[in-house]
Amino acid sequence: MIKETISKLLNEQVNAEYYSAYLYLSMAAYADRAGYKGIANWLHVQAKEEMAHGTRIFQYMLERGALPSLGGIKAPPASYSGITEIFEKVLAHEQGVTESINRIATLAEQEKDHAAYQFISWYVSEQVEEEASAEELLTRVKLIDSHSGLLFNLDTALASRVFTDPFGR
Ligand code: OFO
Repeated sequence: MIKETISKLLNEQVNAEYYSAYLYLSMAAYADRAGYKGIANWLHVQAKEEMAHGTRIFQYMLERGALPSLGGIKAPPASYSGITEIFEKVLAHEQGVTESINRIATLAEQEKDHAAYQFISWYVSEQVEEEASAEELLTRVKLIDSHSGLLFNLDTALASRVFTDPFGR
């Protein structure tokens, strides 16, 4: 049985991961309507990954005898000022997620819950990748800002991203 304190943070993280999916879907809608189908595709894949992240934590809670409770998911922004703002927000969001994952890792360590610590370690590494790819895309988008031809090239490149379940299910 997992401690209540850890279970509470895991539960909040399920909500945060599903919110991430909502956020990326709202961004995908914006990118799609703005004509950037490739960027929309990248964001759709990102949203699917977030659902997988949330669901894995949900399952883990059940495996450890905790009862996940699903609260409301807040609405993401409905519109954006452009592609640059989208990737700025992706990066800022992922930095916030890293903080919440780190809080869980710290607590699991303090509580000497080795299993929870090992479980959340996957997410700690995942956040390094999440921040790195958001940072890279933001840098590229800023570099090519206003050169719509180059943005089109990036859009084409991001169209090829496909979803693969990070947990191999
Ligand atoms: Fe779940 O990694 Fe992004 O938020």
